Amino acid sequence: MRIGIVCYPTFGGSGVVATELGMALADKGHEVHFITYNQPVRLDFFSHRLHFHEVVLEEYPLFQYQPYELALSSKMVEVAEKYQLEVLHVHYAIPHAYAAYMAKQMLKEKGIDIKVITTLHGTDITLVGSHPTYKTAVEFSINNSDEVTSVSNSLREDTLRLFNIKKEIKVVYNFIDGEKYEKAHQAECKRIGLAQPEERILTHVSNFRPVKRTEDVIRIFYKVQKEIPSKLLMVGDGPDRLKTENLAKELGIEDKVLFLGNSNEVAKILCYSDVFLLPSETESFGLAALEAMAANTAVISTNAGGLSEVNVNGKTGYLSAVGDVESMANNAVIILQDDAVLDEFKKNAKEHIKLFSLENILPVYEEIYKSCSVTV
Ligand code: GMT
Repeated sequence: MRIGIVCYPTFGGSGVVATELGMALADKGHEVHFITYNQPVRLDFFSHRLHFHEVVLEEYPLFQYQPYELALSSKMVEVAEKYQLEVLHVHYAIPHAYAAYMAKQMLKEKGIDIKVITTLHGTDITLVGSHPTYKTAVEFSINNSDEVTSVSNSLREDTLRLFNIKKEIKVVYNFIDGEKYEKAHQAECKRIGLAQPEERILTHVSNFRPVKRTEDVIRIFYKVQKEIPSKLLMVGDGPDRLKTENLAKELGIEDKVLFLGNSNEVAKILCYSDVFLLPSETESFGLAALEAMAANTAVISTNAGGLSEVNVNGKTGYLSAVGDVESMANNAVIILQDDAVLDEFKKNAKEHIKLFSLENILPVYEEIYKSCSVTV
């Protein structure tokens, strides 16, 4: 099939899922066209079946805000017409679903029928989308998509609670390419450069937004390192990074915490890890936790949103209430203090990700494309 994918090209989970999906679809023989304002960060190869079309914004002094949706929907029309796209799969409702609706209407005028699939990812519903500023347009564009998917049952329920939705929302879990993590594990896992042999390694990966509660990560680690010799790797960047670094200094543990910034080498970094910390306020799915599990890492998380659909309490890790630093630290210590226990959690985590394998999820999206496409 000929598929357009619209996403944020950044390190955020929705962009990562969209990019991995596009690359896997191209691998399977589909023609995939990414339409966004930058080359997606995880897009690491090009082929004759994989294309990137940049949405260029013209600066004009009259505009206080550049009208991105207009440029995006015009680009969607141009690409859909030129490459005879059958479906447009938009990731993250704002503003992609709205721009896709506009593109669909413009294409209709040209006698072209394209199907729009909207995948809801989380904050487009729970934090930003339901805000009165955007709610009307988000609700409209969900209801006017041809197909709507959400990345967890929890997000589906949140969407139905927060909006007046008339469309069926299909739950399609995020997926992982387990092989990639296996390769990183076998080939490049040299943890000696980061920690002493007797030290455990804890990791956190996020965009350091307030919703990730990165200061809780530091507080949890502060308690853990009192009991267990360990290091903490902080991967990513964002608005709360500075205050998180400051807290590590204040607590006198800055020599045990490494801030690594944004990285394209998450699989390699995760292969050093024993425990992944994700104390988020809200999390529709927790792709970062799934990636950690694929790299043989136990997960200490909150029980917010869809996290319990990914992390199984007492098996792949533990879940605690948001803000309960004490409980998360105790649980991390339980896992880390005994080699046999740690190995069991790691093994369970690796086993559990099979539920979210690329081989299982990719055909589900293909089926959705086929069932709504006019040409098949
Ligand atoms: O978590 C973020 O801030 C990034 C955000 C995004 O839209 O890229 O992630 C959301 O989508 C991911 C992929 O589906 C999910 O794994 C994350 O849980 C979700 N984030 C939140 O719900 C806060």
